[in-house]
Amino acid sequence: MTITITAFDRSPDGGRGLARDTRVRWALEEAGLPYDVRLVRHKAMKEPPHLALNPFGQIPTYEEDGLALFETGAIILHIARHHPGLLPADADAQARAVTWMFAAVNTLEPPILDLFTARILEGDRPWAQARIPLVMDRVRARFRQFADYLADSEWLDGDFSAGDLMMVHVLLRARPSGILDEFPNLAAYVARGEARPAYQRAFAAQLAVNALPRA
Ligand code: GTB
Repeated sequence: MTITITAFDRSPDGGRGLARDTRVRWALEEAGLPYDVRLVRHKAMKEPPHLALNPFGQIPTYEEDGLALFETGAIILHIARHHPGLLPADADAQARAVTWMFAAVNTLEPPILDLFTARILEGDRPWAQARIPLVMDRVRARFRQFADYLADSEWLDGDFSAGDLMMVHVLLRARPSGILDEFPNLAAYVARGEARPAYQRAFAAQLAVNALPRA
């Protein structure tokens, strides 16, 4: 089985591991699967060969023999269903882990993305300074709820799972705003994720791409 994923030829985050290929790399490392990476320029993401893999013209994509997938949630669920290490054996515990994957991308990630848009993409608009505190408060509200739930648990539901992987990577995106550090148990949870050897390998691999000198 040959697995190929796509990633930015140069990530806008400069190699901080915030682009979404990092979460797929992490899942592959947790599962012990070798993979190739095809680097894609932004212009090429919008052209037919890449649009055939992802109609929205985004990375990462996932190819495995005849199968092509996009959406990190679907990719990581596919990896987790077919390889040990990312989902518990018990059916109910599996369903809970999948619930957390959805919560990460559907409930936590949207306000974090709004904040990125408000601070970075639209930070120079005249209304930005009025909007940013409102969006930050929406992120804080979700983080407060999640922090209360997580309390001092090591992981969400017993052993580390794909639910934790997705949640940790989604939370990481909020770190540059400073909000993550307002919630010490969430910051510690993210740090536990980052300390995993599989995450370290994934992070190093994406950093190696982004540290390459450019023409
Ligand atoms: N829902 C999809 C998924 O989960 O796979 C979202 C995929 C997505 O947003 N991909 C982004 C992309 O291809 C890259 S990760 N963007 C190019 C485009 O849409 O034209 C998003 C990302 C971008 C920048 C940073 N950063 O600078 O910190 C972090 C994450």
